[in-house]
Amino acid sequence: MKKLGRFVSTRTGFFAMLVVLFWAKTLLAYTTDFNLGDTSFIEGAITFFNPLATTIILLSIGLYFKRSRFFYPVIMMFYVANTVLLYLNVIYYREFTDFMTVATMTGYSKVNQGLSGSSLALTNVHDLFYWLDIVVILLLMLFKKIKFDPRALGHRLAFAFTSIGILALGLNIMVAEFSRPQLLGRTFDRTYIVKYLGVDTFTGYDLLKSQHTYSMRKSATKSQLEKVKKFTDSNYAKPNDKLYGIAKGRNVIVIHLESFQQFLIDRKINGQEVTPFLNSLYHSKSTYAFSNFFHQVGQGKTSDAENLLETSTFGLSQGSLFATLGNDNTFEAAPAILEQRAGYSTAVFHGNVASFWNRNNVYKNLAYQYFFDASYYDTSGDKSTGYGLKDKLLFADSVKYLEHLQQPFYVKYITVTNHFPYELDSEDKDSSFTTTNTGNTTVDDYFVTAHYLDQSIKEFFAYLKKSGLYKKSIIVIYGDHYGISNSENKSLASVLGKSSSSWTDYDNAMLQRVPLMFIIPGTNQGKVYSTYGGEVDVLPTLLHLLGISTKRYIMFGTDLFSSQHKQVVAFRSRDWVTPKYTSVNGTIYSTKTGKTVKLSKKQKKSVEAYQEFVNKELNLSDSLNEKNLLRFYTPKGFTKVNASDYNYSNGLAKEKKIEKKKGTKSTSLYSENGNKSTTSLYSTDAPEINHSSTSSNRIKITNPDSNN
Ligand code: GP9
Ligand code: MN
Repeated sequence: MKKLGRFVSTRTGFFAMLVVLFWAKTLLAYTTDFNLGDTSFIEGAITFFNPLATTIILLSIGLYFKRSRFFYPVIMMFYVANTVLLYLNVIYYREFTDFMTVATMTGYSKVNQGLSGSSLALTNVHDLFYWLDIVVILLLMLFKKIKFDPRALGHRLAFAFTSIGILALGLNIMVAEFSRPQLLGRTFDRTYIVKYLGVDTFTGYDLLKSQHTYSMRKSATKSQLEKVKKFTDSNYAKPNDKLYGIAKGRNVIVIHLESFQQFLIDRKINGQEVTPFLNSLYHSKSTYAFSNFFHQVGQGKTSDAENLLETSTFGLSQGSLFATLGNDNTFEAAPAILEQRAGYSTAVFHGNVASFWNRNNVYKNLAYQYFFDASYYDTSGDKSTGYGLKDKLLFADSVKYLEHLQQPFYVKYITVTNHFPYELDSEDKDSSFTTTNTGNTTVDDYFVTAHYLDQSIKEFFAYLKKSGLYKKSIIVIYGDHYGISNSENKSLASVLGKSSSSWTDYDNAMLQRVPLMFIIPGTNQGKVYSTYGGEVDVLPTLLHLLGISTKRYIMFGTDLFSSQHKQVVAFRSRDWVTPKYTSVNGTIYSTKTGKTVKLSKKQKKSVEAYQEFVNKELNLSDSLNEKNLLRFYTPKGFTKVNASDYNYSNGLAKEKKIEKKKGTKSTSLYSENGNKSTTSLYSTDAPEINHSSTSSNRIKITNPDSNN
């Protein structure tokens, strides 16, 4: 004890003590207050050590001060400031299940106004431990149990400590990036950044990013907006008279098929269809399907797809728009338009944690009224895989929320089971389906989870029919992006009846096709359209089917059914596809044959014009989003979305309250059904449904490695 007392009475000892104490406090927060998800051994080790680096760096600044009347106050100031940051995050996390961004702290964020008066109610008994050490240290200093050490360390030694900290930070980032590629580049979830790099590094990184965003936005002007508007106006495609309004007033049910590519449609393996139900939909007379529809996502993958579909603008060239700009951007998105123009209620059903892709914040700016995330479902034990609740359970367990929504509604189901690494418990596997034997487990397993997804859609459709929702709805089904990455396409070649030896970039580009189907029960003009289009085109197409004009909005896509639709599909990489030519990395292929083409002078001109169009489209979309230009534009009749109007807790209670208030005027399925639930109409063969949950009802995030 004495020895220890003597040690902490030296400057190095005092410094070491503070480092260890702060480390312990951070671990306290990690284990009791934050939910960083399940961890593998490696992840656990990274999390355990990650508070050290930044703590050493910060506190070592004190070591540069020679006089003890500066050394002690400075080092304590950093210590207290870091504790404040940690503690604010603890409190904030209790309220929002998220970490504080710089924008939130400075009050710049529109989504979360930061901590409110009620935050005090969020304190806990064990919070004492975040502060107790400071009081004890000060007292020990006061009573000379810790003595001031007059001997300064010397700049060399101080610098050595700082260097150790910086080295440790570098190592931390390296190991983190290795275990979680593109952790910082994609920033898909703040929780992951804290889990791997700690609160300080997260805050520092966020500060850099917000500075960048801030400077981009500051210089923005209205005339830049006008430039964008001029471009989108000049591309506007007028609706197709035959189809305009054919789904007017109907519920809209959007089903996001995770990682689902077009080649799965009508695909047979060992004589068996992989997705028999989706195939039957694809060929149905009430389905308006597309065979040359491409995804257009970048690094933001699912979130980019969501943005493309619901705002008709592109994601960013780097990172995810949802994650980087979603907290503050002005959106004029599908939920807001439908609510304001046609009185729709709006909801998302998704079995992953709300913070993933920053959805908990972005959805408020999109004007989603309800977000039923993992916390609304029992995701325990075998009920979920890497990215959350299994699809069959998502559809089944959402009925209790869906039936209380006022109609018409616009709802989105984001599935997850068909996600890399395509894992499925054996009890969920259909024993009568045998998959490929390519030797590439990703490819082989992909067909198994796609088959499972097909079955879950089939069960959901059976419920829609039984409950009567089917006839009153338009169902939009789309694949968000590739599931098999380019590096694995060669293993896929034989399954597609091609040879891996002659595989080209063109083949990779063609595989970026994903399904798009509009199912409008009761109509019979449906067919498979061969029009070329991309995800950015969905919103104007859908709005026109609902009889809602789009001319007033800034949208980069155009109605796929319109005769004026330009069939130029821009990829985020600036490659592109038209019915005639495909451009990949500057090489031009014939879209029909896949052969490279020698261009005549005239052809060269038209190819250059396509490239110019694609560049312009992407540049203007980026400028719109990066500079937040929509804040300068309010379309006719549009009320700006106020994120603080939205809150996603107690969703069901809110639905019921509205039902009660509307009384006999309530249009929810539940009310229409004589105030009886329709959950009993749902039948699923999901084996998990009868298991009682044993472990805690927390989402199991088991190292869901990204596959790009
Ligand atoms: C996570 C899910 C997957 O919630 O949407 O996102 P992805 O990895 O496909 O972008
Ligand atoms: Mn996805």
